[in-house]
Amino acid sequence: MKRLILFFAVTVMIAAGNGCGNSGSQKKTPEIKKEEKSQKDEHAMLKASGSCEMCKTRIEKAAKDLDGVTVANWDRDIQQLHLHFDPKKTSVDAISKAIAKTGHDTEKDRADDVVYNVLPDCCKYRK
Ligand SMILES: [Cu+2]
Repeated sequence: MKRLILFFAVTVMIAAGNGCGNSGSQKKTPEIKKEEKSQKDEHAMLKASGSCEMCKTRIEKAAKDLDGVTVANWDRDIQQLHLHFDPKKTSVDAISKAIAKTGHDTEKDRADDVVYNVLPDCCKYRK
């Protein structure tokens, strides 16, 4: 009986060891790929004005519609858009202009009054 338990314990240890080794090497590959991808991407914060969830969707969509933008996440509390983008394909200036065109002021561009005025009431952020 003791031998059986010992045999079982050794088998479990070997199996666990192999399992860790395999999952470890499997995990490493995608992590390295992610690092390579994020190294090409530039990170930036862009101040963009808005007031509600609709604004968040509109601002993020305007940025993501541009080729080269991989992450666009607008935080209403701090009025900042967190961006990841490929600097070969686009720039903060281009993203800022695209957002201003949808009616949202940024730190670089002011939205046209005509565009701003047709935003839904909940989106009016200018006081
Ligand atoms: Cu809104």
